[in-house]
Amino acid sequence: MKTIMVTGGRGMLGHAVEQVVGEEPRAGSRFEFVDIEEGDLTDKVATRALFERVRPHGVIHLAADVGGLYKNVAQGVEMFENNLLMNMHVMQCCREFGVEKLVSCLSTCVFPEQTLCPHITLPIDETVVHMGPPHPSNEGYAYAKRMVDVQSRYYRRQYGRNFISLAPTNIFGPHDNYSPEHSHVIPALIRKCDEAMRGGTDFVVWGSGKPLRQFVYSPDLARLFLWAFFHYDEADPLILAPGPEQEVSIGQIAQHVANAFGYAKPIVFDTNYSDGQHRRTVTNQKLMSRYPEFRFTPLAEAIKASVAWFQANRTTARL
Ligand code: GFB
Repeated sequence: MKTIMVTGGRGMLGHAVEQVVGEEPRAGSRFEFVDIEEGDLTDKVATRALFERVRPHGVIHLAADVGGLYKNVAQGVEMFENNLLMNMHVMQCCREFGVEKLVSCLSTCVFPEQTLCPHITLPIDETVVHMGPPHPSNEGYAYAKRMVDVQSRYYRRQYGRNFISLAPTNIFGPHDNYSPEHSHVIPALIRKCDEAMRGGTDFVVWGSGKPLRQFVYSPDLARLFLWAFFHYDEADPLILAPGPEQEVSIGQIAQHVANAFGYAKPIVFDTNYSDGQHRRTVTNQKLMSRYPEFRFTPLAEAIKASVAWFQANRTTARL
């Protein structure tokens, strides 16, 4: 029986992996979901103690200090340092404890910002990770996450470890973080539209609503992570996102959320707030060439399910 440890086990993606693992039990593998209570990965001693206890054969490393645009702007130091520390400690312990496979995360926000890098054309693919500076709004997080690619490749080359890195686009789904200052856009809009419906107030979207994003529903991403754990063994990162044709504006996302709640008043856009990165269109050609049969949940359906989860779990959701 092989133990696969999932860090960040009580986060949004951790919950989604647990849900998906339950869908199709895998003979010979048992999953152990751990979170900060079992060991603070920014602390090397605590990280070693966790590996000592669990003795994993595989690790799916989801734990990270994450947040939306406004948290990244406010806490660049912590986003840089906490993620560097967690990723370094996990990789060091994976080598020390002989872990056979490690899956770590980048993000599509790590790629070069096209307006600063005229040589970069959209849609972006996995080959350009280090070919220019990321968008200033999340530079700290982006550089920390870029080191996941560097460190994974070094461990492969120098120690022969099967470490891989995956680059999800913006994630949303049940068990998200809904805090006003720190959350990503979709959970923020879900919380705000819920408050507007219950308080009879306006549904206010920050910024112009014009920026464009590709979004991935957390259960879909969990299936992709599990597929990659068992079937993707290449050195280079793999983008996990719906295709460029699925790119939507923040305004369109807000309308999906409003439709899911039945909010019928006008949506208000508060342009006193910054828009952040305008677009970061990525291609999923490499993923589709490796896993052509995979299908993403339609966005409107995924948002409706995420809204329904929040309405049913409002009192216990991470606010
Ligand atoms: O998910 P988000 O916060 O971050 O989305 P990024 C920011 C976009 O949504 C901006 C608009 O255009 C905001 O103006 N927006 C509208 C809102 N209303 C709100 C709101 O109430 N809250 C928030 N947060 N946004 C993230 C990175 O960038 O991308 C992360 O910061 C991560 O590190 C993620 O990499 C994938 O999409 O701009």
